[in-house]
Amino acid sequence: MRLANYINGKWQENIAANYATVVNPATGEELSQVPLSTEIDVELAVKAAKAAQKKWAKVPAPKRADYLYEIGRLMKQKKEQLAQVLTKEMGKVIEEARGEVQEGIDMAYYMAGEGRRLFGETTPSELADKFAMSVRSPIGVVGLITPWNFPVAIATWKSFPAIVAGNTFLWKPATETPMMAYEMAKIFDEVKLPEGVANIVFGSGSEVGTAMVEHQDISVISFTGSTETGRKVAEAGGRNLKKVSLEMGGKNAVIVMEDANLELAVEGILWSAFGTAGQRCTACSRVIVHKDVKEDLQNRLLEKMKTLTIGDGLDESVKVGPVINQKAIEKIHSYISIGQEEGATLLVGGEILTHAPYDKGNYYAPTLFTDVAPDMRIAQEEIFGPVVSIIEVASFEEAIEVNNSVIYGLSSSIYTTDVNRVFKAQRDLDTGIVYINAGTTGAEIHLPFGGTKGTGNGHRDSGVAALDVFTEWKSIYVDYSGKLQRAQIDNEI
Ligand code: UN1
Repeated sequence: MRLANYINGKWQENIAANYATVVNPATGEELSQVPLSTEIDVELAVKAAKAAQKKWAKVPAPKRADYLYEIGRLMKQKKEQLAQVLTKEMGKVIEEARGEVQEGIDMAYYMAGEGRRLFGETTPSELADKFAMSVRSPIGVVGLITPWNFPVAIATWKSFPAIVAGNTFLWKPATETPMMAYEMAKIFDEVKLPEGVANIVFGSGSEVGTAMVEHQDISVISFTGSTETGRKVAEAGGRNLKKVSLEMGGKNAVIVMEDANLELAVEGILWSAFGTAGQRCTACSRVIVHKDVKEDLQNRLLEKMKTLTIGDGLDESVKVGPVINQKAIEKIHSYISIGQEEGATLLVGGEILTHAPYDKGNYYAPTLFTDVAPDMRIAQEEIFGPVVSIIEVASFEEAIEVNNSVIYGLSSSIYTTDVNRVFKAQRDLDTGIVYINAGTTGAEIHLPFGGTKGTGNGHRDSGVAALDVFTEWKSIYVDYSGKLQRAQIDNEI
């Protein structure tokens, strides 16, 4: 199947007629051909988005929201089919794929609700007979750049608030996972979203992404991906005076204190570390454990890891699917020797699975390192695979310090039964998301999603906070005194 760009409500072949092959990471099977578009395709899409935007902004927000209700309804109707496509192109296990589609459905309904809120503020004026208010206004054409690990959910976190706020968008999905975007385009088409509101251009970051961040008619770039690329986006965005919202890496930890319920902690660690084969930016890749329970926790983890069945995510009994491609395999594997050279002990895993039935896909064995020091590279750098480092600490204070010692700040978690520690931890863990007695993954769509430090640049996806990215405040003063009133001058008491 050959995918086409979706521009101005029509399917359009990319001008250069250039394509790459999309492959199922579980089987190596060729799935589709993704367009490798160029600047010219971006130009066409931005033109369409710009032409549509003024009209779209005038559609009352509750009516814009009606399209989102319809989109949510269709996504729900097609949930199983979408989940199958998602597992095939991305590799995550089918149960998680269903969960991701559900995240998109939830976002549709949640943002549709915003159509009847989009709250502004009224404020007293300092002058008599004068009315002051501020309203959220649309920004214009927005650019969305999304990653392969959550090809549908993250796109909905960005596109749905953009739509309800009255913007039009150009979305560049990851070239590894274009089929979910194609499915979403079909849904946009089916609900008859007005032409030019939603535009999708497939292609590489260096071609399409660069053309987007450099384009003068795109006012906002919302990006999720690697820190390396995010930095480039921020630089170009800064030069072009765009609002740039970045959501990048993580090096998330689960802290396990000596008073924790260990059984619960083990379940939380397994789910957040090896779910999605560790390819979530929220994935747990460090376990910071109190020395009194280290042995016990380690043994329980090793025991439970034996139950992790690895394979094609379409098989309902599989718990860990493949990783996205060979490049990812190589990166993950390179950290094994890095860890060993630094003096960490490899407890289990550390191997690329090449024997049947794994020989056709990209499979990596769930891996556990112990005796890891907080400053080792395996404890500092994002590996983005099923690799966990166990770090021993002697106190609660040390655990917090180690958690905060990385450049990233997305998600953190602590298992403890001490209520004082719970409240101290939620205050002192320096990440954008904190879990108490739960793993590091599983953020819900109606709360802000994002991180501090090297994870982001102060913006948030999802939740009502997403509206801050896709709207601008407009302050409106209505003077009904019928005379000249001068602020700051005529307001003395
Ligand atoms: C991501 O990994 O980029 O909180 C997003 C979670 C999911 C989203 C992860 N709801 O794990």
